[in-house]
Amino acid sequence: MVRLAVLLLVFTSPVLCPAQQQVGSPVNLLLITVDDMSCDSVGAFGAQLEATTPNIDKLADESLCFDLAHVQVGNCYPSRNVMWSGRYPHNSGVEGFYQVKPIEYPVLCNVMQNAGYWVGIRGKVSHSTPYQPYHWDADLTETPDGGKEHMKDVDSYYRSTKRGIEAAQDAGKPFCINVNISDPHKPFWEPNDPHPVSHEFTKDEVPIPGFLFDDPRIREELVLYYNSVRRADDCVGAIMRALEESSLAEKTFVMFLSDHGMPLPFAKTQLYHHSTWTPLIVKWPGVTEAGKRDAEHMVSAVDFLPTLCDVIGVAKPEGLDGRSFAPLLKGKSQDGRHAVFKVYNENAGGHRHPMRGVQSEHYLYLFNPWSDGENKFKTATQGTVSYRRMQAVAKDDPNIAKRLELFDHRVVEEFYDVKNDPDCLANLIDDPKHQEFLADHLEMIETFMKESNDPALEVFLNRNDASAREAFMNRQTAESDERKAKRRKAKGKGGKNKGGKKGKTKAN
Ligand SMILES: [Ca+2]
Repeated sequence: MVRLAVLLLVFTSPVLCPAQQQVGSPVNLLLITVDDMSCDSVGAFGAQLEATTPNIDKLADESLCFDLAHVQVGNCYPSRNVMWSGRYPHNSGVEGFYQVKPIEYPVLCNVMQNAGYWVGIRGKVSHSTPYQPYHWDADLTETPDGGKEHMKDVDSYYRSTKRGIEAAQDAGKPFCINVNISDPHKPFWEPNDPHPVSHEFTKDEVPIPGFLFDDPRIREELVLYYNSVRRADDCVGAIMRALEESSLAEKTFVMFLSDHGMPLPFAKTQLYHHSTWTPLIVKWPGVTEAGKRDAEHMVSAVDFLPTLCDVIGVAKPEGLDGRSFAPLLKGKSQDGRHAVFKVYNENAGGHRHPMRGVQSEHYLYLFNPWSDGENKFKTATQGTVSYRRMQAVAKDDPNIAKRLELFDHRVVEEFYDVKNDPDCLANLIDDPKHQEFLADHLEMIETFMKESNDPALEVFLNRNDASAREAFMNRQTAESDERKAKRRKAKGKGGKNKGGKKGKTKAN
C-alpha cells in the first residue's frame, strides 16, 4: 500500500519539484559507463599496460576514485538495471535479458524527471530500464536527421553529449545524461577498423590476466580487447570535451564506471573478483577532492540511485535495496561498508545458472546451486578464442584441463582470498585455516538473502542436499522456459517489432 502511494506520487505528480540543491552541489548529472571493461584495464586502477586510458586517468586525477567498488551482476542488462533501480535483480524482476512490464517501482529516469530534470540516454538504451521504449526525454543515439550514431564512432559520443546538453538548456532544465560507451564490448576493434583508435597496442606487450594463460592466440584476442579499451577511452575524452565546451563542467556531477569485467572466460557472466570489480570515479565539483582514493569502503551498483537522490537533494523512493554513499563523497566515513553482495541468474540466451556471492575486502564466497557435475555452463565467453584455446590446450595440459572443468561445471561452493589471489585460482572452501573466515561470510550472505527476500535462501540453507539443489534448479529452469516460450509466442504474433527500433533487444 505504501509502495502504491509512493508510485502514484512519482508517476502522477503533475508539478515537477525542482531539486533541492545542496550547498556546493551541481545542477547536472553526467553518468558515463563503458561496456565489458575490467577494472584493472584502467591506468588509474593499476593497469599493467601503459597508456590504456589517458582520458579516464585524467578524470580520475580530478576526482574521487573508489578502489573497492563492485557491480552486482556480471552481465549487462541485469547489471544496468540494478544501477538505475537501486534494487537487486530478484526485487527489480530483471534477472536476465527480458522486459519486465509494468514495473511497480520508479527508476533513475522517473526520479530525475520528477525532480525537474531533462533526462537523456546514449547507447544501451534497451538494457538500462526494465522495458522499452522508456520515456526518456531523448535517445541521444538518434541523430537529428532520423539516423542512428554508430556505437563504435568516437566523435559520435561528442555529438550525443552536446545534443543532450543543448536540449536540456533549450528546455530550461538541469540535465541527467547517461552516456553508455559500447567499447570494449565485442565486436572488438580490428586492424583497419573504419572506427580508428588513437593508439594501437601490440600482442607482445599486452598483460595476460591471471585467470587465463599465456598463449599466442589468446594474446591476439587480448590485443583486440586492449585496443578497444583505448577506443573506449577516446570516447570518454570526446564526452568530456563536449561537457567542457558547454561551460557547465563546474556545475556537473560526473560518475564513471564499467558495467562488469572483460568479455573473456572467468570475467564476464561470472561473479569472480574481476567479473564485478569496477573503476568507479566520481567528480562532484566543490565536494569531492581531486586525486583522492577511497580504499576503505565497499560500495556497489545498488547504491547508485540512493546516492544520486542525495546528490540532487530529493527524497529516495521507498523500498530500495541500496544505501547512499553520498557521505563518502563528502570525505566522511560510513559504517557497514565491509562487504558487497553479488547476484547472477542467466545469460542473454535465457540459460539459467544462478549464483550468489559475498565479497569482503579480503575474501569472496560463491554459491553455485546449478553445479551438479553434469550441468554445463552456457555463456557468451564460450564463443571467444580464449575459451577455444582452453579446450584445445586442455587435451595435453592437466592444469588447463582443471581450469576448463571448473569453468564448465563449477563446484557448489567456492571461497577465495581475493586480497592475495584476486584471480581466484585457489578454492579455499575446504581449507582448515580458513573455516572461521568462511563462517563469517556464510553468515553475511545468509543475512543478505533474508533481508533482500532472495528466493535462493531456501536452497542456500540446504546447500549440502543435492535433491534440494535439483528441485531449486527445476523450478528456476521452468520459470525461464516459460518466459522464453512467451517471448517466442509474442514474436510469432509480430511482437518482435512491437516497440519499434527502440524496443528491439540485442542479446549481449
Ligand atoms: Ca556489458
